[in-house]
This record gives sequence, structure tokens and C-alpha cells, in this order.
Amino acid sequence: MLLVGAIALAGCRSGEGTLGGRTGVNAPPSPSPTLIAFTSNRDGVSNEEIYVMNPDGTNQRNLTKSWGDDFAPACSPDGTKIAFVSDRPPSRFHFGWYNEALYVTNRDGTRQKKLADEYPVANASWSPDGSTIALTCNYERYVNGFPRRDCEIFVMSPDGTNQVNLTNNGADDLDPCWSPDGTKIAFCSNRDSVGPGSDEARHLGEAEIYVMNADGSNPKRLTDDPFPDSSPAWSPDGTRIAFASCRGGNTDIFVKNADGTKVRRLTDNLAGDRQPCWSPDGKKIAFASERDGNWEIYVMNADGTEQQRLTNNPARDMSPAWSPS
Ligand SMILES: [Ca+2]
Ligand SMILES: [Ca+2]
Ligand SMILES: [Ca+2]
Ligand SMILES: [Ca+2]
Repeated sequence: MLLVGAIALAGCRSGEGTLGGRTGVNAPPSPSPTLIAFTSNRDGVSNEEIYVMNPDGTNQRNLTKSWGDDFAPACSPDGTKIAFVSDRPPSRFHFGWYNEALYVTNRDGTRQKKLADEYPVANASWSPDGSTIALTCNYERYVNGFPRRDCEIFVMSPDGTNQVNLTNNGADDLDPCWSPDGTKIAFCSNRDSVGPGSDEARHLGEAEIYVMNADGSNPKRLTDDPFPDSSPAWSPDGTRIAFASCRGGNTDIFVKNADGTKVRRLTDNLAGDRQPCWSPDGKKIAFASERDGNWEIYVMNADGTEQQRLTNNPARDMSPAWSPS
């Protein structure tokens, strides 16, 4: 699939398996007009699609139905659109690959439209007022005359114009997530563990969570531990940031106050648990877990209780994105 986002998806280098048992099955959450978008390859092993479902796991349906891989959904703040990444042709052809491009679709799958393919895209996040999209690009720069790629966070208008590189350094910067007040962007980077050294060094670097102003200024590190931290997700009330971390020996979901204090572990099992995503009311967190032997979408209360599975099939179901309406 994609090369970008490698540090976020690389997981722990040891100790992560699929040995955890299933969590108890509890009553499903109450029906809600919101939906959860996610990625699944259930309709073809090598072909990812964007799906949506009700927050209780019912009515799962394929929105994209394209020949390429479609992944990394991000819901617009008004709930009408879903941005996603796709490598379907036609896209910019570069170094023997079609660039993964950023697309947008209505939430019913109609009007799928390409927004940006200047660089391969990994994922995106809408600003709370819907005026800007932040995205992870696999940026290409030339060092000593040779091309070298690293992840950068760009912002752009929702029509794909006015692209600005906010990070612009030789380390990987990815997984942007806007603060609910729109003034800040949380992201993941290995900038403090490795510099613009070899590609091997960069991808083995220890990713941490950072927060910067929405114009890219004043980046501050939120986590500081020797294990990869990734996928920051800002709570709707702005007080907390959920993220995935390998600090427990395998990937689990943690939450920290947005000022960096008081870390708390929400999942605790031997399998991978990743990609936290808050419900619009802040009461629940959806996430991807491999605890039943393959990736499924789960949901839990924001304190980690009542973990329950929403998808149930042998395919890979990941990248939940909860639409605000
Ligand atoms: Ca597809
Ligand atoms: Ca960078
Ligand atoms: Ca785990
Ligand atoms: Ca599955």
C-alpha cells in the first residue's frame, strides 16, 4: 500500500501479536444520526474501500467501489463530506507509481472528486470551520542532488488550492489533527530523535506527538518516551488528546491532557490497538484493534470501559473517522 505514514503504522518492533481475547460484548450504543467512516478490504484482499456504518455497527456499506486503494477517511465538520486518499488512476505518475491523491466524496458516495495529487498523500484532517484541510504528504526534496522523501504536513483550501508546507524539515511529520478551536494542530514526528539522516534511521526513529500553531509556528512536544507515539486525536472539548503508543510493549490507546500532563492508558492487551477517534459528544472513542486475529473497528467509553467490536469479518477494517453529524 502506501509508504507514507510508515512510522505511524510500523507498530512495535516486538511483543505485538493477536493473542488478546475478545472483550465482553455489551449493549450497543444508542442509535445516533452520526456515522463512522472506516477503511476495509473485505471486498478484495488488495483493494481498500471507504465504508460507513452507524455508530452501533449496523448498516455497513461501501462508498467508493473503485479499482484502487481508498483509505484514511476524514469527515468534514458539517458531516456532509468525507475526504480520503486513493491511488486510483488517473493520478500523477511518479517514480513508477501513481501518487496517492486526496479525494472528497459526499457521505453517500456520490461526487467523488480529486483534490490534490502533487505529492503522495497519507491522510487528512478538516479544520473545525471547514475552511482548511491539513494533510500528510510524502514530500520530495533534493539533498546533495539526490531525491529524498519525508513526510510533511501541508494545509490547503478544500478545493485543493493554496497549499502551504507547515513543517518543512527532513524528518517525518504526519497525522495532523486540528484542535476543536482551530488554533492548533497536533501531529506525529520523529524530528527530535533523528535528523535528515539515512532513510533507515528516519523510519526507525521514535515518533512523538507534537502540537503546533495552525500556521506551523511554535511546535511543542507532548510526549517524551523511547517508544513510538502516533495518531493524535483531539477530544471535542479540547482538553485531551488520545493517541496510540507502543510504550506498554505493544500498541495501545492512551489519552493525555492537551497540556501534556496526566497520561492514562485506555486499552491493555497483547494485540495492536490504534487510530483513536472521538465521538462528537466526547463520550466514546472508536479505534482499530487486532485483538480478535485481524483488524476490526471497536468503540469504548472515553475512560476505556465497555470496549466492544463494531465490525466482524476476516478482512482488515481500520481508520475509523466519526462524522460530527
Ligand atoms: Ca477501492
Ligand atoms: Ca518533514
Ligand atoms: Ca494493545
Ligand atoms: Ca476485520
